[in-house]
Amino acid sequence: MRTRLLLPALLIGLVACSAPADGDSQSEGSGATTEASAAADALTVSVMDFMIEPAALEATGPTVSIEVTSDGPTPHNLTVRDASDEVVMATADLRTGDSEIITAELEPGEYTIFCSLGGHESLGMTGTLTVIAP
Ligand SMILES: [Cu+2]
Repeated sequence: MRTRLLLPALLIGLVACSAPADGDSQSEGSGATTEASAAADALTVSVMDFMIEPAALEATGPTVSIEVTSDGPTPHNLTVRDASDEVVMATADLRTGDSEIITAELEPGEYTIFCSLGGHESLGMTGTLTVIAP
């Protein structure tokens, strides 16, 4: 009679003990594939009297980011126009030491980068941006 009572008690004890030990070690799963989007990297450009450095940029589209820093004694901007002379992005006029990041969605192709302040493009503030397909 006593053993019949003991057996269920033992079983309950075993289950209670083993449950925490088993743990849920498989619940971690594999959903940790956080791949940073390719848009993260900005091109870095300096504008100065009177040039853009580097003058030839290349980026993988469609999202193009350019971090522009003004290193000249006078203000400059960086403006980007497409093959049909339409401005697709531009910074403000940046004073010495100022910087701005501009971002746009661009089709693959050739773009012109320049400073839109009077005469600066013809003084040498011009270059190219090539956007390649992802
Ligand atoms: Cu300029």
